Amino acid sequence: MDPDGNNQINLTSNSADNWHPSWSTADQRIVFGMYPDPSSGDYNYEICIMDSDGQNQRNLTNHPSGDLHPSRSPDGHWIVFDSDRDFNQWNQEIYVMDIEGGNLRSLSKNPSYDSHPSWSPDGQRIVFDSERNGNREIYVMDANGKNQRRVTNNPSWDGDPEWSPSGEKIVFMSERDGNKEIYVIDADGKNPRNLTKNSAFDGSAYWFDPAFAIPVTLSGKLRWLWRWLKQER
Ligand SMILES: [Ca+2]
Ligand SMILES: [Ca+2]
Ligand SMILES: [Ca+2]
Ligand SMILES: [Ca+2]
Repeated sequence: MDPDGNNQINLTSNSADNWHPSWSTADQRIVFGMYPDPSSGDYNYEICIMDSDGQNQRNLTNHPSGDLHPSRSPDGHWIVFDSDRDFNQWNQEIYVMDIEGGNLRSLSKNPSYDSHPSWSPDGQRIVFDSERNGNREIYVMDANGKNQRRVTNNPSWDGDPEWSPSGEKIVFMSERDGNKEIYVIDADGKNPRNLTKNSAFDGSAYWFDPAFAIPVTLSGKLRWLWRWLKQER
């Protein structure tokens, strides 16, 4: 859709759920997740690519495990995602592959749950969440998987991170105040702040515009349309 919300077009007319699109100005193609209806009992999620008009849809992972949460590198050449390639849903791992689905390699290499990767705007780092220290926390690693370090340190659930456009801050979801809230924290772990502060579910935030720096909390279809806007910037 246009930034004002007009001209919305459905690009994926199929029976599966299609989530987490990631757009790059490098080639105008859109990477997205193809998730079967959970009630079907089919957990073979796949990561696909299509032209920005919805044409030429292609399955990039084509693997019987669950492949989720794609995020493109800023240069458009790489896709980071998570997968349970060993078919253990509690040992999700962060993987990177090239834009044609080749050169797959594991980045996280940790026996715990590692998920929700997002490539930093400068291409140098990847933020993700992990349960390697007993509860869900936010972590950052170099884009080659080295220097994995913890950003949050709180006994509650902290997950679903995304970068600010400057790469200086991370927006994430936390239950540390008793229910899901949207937090912002400096990339070095300083200054966590609760932005939402209400008793409802607040989550899945994406940074929209550096001039406003306002995370938005939308669900379903609108959520990923905002992500398009973020990636198109
Ligand atoms: Ca799969
Ligand atoms: Ca893991
Ligand atoms: Ca935590
Ligand atoms: Ca809340």
